Amino acid sequence: MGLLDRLSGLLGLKKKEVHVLCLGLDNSGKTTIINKLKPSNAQCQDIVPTIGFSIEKFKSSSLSFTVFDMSGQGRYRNLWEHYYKDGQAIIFVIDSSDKLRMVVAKEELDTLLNHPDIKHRRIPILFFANKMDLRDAVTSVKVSQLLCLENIKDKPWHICASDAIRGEGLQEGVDWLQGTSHAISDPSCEDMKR
Ligand SMILES: Nc1nc2c(ncn2[C@@H]2O[C@H](COP(=O)(O)OP(=O)(O)OP(=O)(O)O)[C@@H](O)[C@H]2O)c(=O)[nH]1
Ligand SMILES: [Mg+2]
Repeated sequence: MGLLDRLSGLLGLKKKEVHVLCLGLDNSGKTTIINKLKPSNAQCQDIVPTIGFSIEKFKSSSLSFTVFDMSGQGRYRNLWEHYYKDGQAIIFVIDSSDKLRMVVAKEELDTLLNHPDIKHRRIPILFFANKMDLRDAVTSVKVSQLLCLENIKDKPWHICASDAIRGEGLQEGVDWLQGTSHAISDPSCEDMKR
């Protein structure tokens, strides 16, 4: 850590950092969402399928988010679990128009929720019911039902309808994440870490 970093940290000027895992099936729009959350001059114009994972950063008004943008392709999904321990929040993205693979998304979510590094932690999960602009998209309420989100009782969660191409719905999600993440990045709040 540089001197300036340390100084701004001591003065309380540096934003607290939160480690976020961005998960979901391939083609759901994870990279497009994270890209849209970056300042416009840092956004990439050509989004390509993620290989393995990439580390990205974006800021909200009071927090700095470091995001592990994981590939959702089947052959890379076994990488996800290696990052669970260090994750402080999860963004789970669903392609709301991909009804055929909704059951696969649910299976991956259930596997995540039952993983020993996640199961007993009050880690916040933000769901984006993405691709709302597509004609075939189901509503976020329907996505929530198909994934049985009401069964998640021991973690704070929230679902937002989004259109990542136009950036709609993303700010609502980040505002929620910021609100819940303040508790996890605050060392005095032990409850959220368990
Ligand atoms: N219509 C529409 N297309 C979207 C939306 N979000 C993403 N896409 C498109 O969906 C495709 C996949 O987007 P990515 O962001 O690469 O998806 P990903 O989840 O990161 O995929 P992997 O890296 O393979 O796991 C791209 O062609 C995007 O332009 C959306 O809200 N609406
Ligand atoms: Mg990607």
